[in-house]
Amino acid sequence: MTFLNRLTAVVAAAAGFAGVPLALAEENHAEPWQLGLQTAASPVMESIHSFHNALLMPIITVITLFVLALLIYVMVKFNAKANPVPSKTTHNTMIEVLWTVIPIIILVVIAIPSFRLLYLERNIPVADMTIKAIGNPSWNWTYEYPDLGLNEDGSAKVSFTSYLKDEAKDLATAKAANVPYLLATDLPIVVPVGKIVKMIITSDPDGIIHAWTIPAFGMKIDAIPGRLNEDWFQATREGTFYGQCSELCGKDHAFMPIEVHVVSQETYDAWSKSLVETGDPAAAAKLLVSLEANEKKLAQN
Ligand SMILES: [Cu+2]
Repeated sequence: MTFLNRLTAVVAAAAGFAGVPLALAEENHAEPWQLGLQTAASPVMESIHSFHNALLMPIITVITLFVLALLIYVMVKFNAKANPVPSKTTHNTMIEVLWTVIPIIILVVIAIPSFRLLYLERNIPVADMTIKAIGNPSWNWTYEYPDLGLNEDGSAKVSFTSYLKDEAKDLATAKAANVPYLLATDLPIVVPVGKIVKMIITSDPDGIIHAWTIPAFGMKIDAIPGRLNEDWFQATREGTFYGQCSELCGKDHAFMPIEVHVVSQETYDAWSKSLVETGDPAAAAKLLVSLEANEKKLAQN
């Protein structure tokens, strides 16, 4: 992260204090020294941003300043020098009612939009496509695309396991390869932009609990053996989005990244067609790299 980006992040966080929406750099992963949330790329994350920036931050700021003012007032007015004979008052009914009722009102004001947001997150709309993510005990993720065809036994034809990208294992080589440290994978999952994607998240039946997350989509959900958890996202812009296992699961917890490529419908169609026809996820991933490079060139011209 350059100094300028860092400065932008600090200014954006300060703006967040003032209740102004954050405008961080368009990098879809956490940055060293980052303050504030990642830039939103889904309707749910946009709602989380406005809940955090427009409601929670102003309330927290006012409460913090109010408590600070009370502390300073007490320290100045009632220290031993200024007030040698202390008051022996133990009760004040009015104050006790106020400091009970006012916090309740504040919590209700927070709870109503909070439940609305929770409903938006948990109420999965009719999905355009489904992806199943399975957390493996060997610290990686297997993905299935059931919409791309099923075998006779009902299992998905298209399925691949996504590992930490080799060169990302070391900070220096990750920098050289221009991939974010410990976030890049060898086989990313691919989705079309603007489509509602239902994620079915689970863990290997003999495995351990992991959690699948993409912060820019406002998604974080546990992968539990023997249970199917559901969540959804609708990516609002193209790009590469990163997340990490978010449930402490064992020695390689920090080495099971999640990478999602949001691409145009045409690129998705070409990628999925290659995957179905060749059955080779590595070849499809290579094709994806060239398709994305072409799209970038077209966008620049
Ligand atoms: Cu983990």
